[in-house]
Amino acid sequence: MEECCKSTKEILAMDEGSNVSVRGWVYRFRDFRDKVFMLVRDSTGVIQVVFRDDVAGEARKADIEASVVVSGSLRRDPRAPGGKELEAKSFRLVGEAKNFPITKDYSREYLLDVRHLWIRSRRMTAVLKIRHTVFGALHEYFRKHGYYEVQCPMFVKAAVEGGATLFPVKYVDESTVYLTQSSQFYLEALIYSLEKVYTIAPSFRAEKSRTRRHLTEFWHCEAEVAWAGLEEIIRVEEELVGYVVQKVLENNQEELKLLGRRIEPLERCKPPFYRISYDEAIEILERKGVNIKWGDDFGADEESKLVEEFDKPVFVCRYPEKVKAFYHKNDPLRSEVTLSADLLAPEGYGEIIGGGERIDKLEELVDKIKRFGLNPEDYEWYLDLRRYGSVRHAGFGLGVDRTVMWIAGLDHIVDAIPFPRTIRRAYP
Ligand code: NSS
Repeated sequence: MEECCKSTKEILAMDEGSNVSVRGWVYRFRDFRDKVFMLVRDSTGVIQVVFRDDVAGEARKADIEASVVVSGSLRRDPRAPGGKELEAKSFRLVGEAKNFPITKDYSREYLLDVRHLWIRSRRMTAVLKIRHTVFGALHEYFRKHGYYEVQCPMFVKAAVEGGATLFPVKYVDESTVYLTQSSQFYLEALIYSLEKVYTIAPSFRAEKSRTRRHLTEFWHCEAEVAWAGLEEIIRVEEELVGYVVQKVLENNQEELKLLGRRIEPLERCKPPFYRISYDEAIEILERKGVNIKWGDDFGADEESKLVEEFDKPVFVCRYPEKVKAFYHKNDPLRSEVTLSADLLAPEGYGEIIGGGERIDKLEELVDKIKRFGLNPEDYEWYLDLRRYGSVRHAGFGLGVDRTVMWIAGLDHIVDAIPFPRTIRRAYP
């Protein structure tokens, strides 16, 4: 029977009177004395089914989230979702679902405990469809623009983004390795053969603080480009983000609506985005009464305040040396700042990309590693890249989960990924 099943979406597009079968899961159930109403959901949507007489007796055996197959004829019903309902002629219970543990509104923590079941919700389904579009669009953009996709190791020997968030792992030979914080250094090595490279992979950070925007395992979309500087890489970033937003607008109107996401702010996200300097950002924050001084890094609160001023994403450029990792090239015209830029998303979301130009001279890099209190020996192979045919280059890392959080209009990053890993959670 399943073989001839149509999806709920296909069925709703069919003519009245059609005889069809649908398979899916019981989403809602209402029992009247003479009939039963059921909403059956599948990956494409929901359809209302009405059961009368004997077949109603059968349907009464199905609980919420049971898997079912129903055959019947389609008829018009303006009150039903999609304007049509299926009048059931036969019913089969495929897999029962006694006492599905999510029946009413629960706390975020409880829904995370039963995440393996909560991902069935229409809300999570909508987010996952948007996420699917975002990943697809990232790949499309890079492949259309001549980038090679590469894969980098997850076990690494040294920190990219500072030691504080490293995850140690005991390796096979008992030595300590770490889970990667960023594929950047490997991408830098790969530009010497492929020039323009990207990867989409997990990055790991032992984030100690609980925030709405930090995962311990997040999806990182990183690119690196030979012969490019800060200005060129900023242009790539804004085109990429503009492309991704556009694709979601093209493909996910239904999901955005279900999530109650306002569309207008997304429609405005066309390049060029705004660009301000770190200095200007400090001035804006001071003007807004934020207690901050030149040289401080921005946290989520400062970024939210800052983006209030902008109706589309904004690049903050040239951060002070001290707040950016050692590999950032210092501005030759002003050595206390770096050729770096973060992209902040509007509507309070804040940083979704970090990137900039890299140090390409050996002595400069060795000096800076030492100045940062690090040991050049830990970065031996990375230094080699400056010994053999070094070129100017730049790159960036986009947090995919944060991007999904912003585009879908979510208030917490855990809802942007199916199985979130946070400071307190690695289950289910
Ligand atoms: O630390 S970053 O700002 N930059 C890098 O890791 C560079 N090595 C990337 C590069 O140039 N190739 O992280 C980049 C982005 C950041 O803007 C966030 O959007 C995201 O990665 N990110 C995170 N997302 C979720 N959870 C956590 N903990 C997290 N950390 C960074």
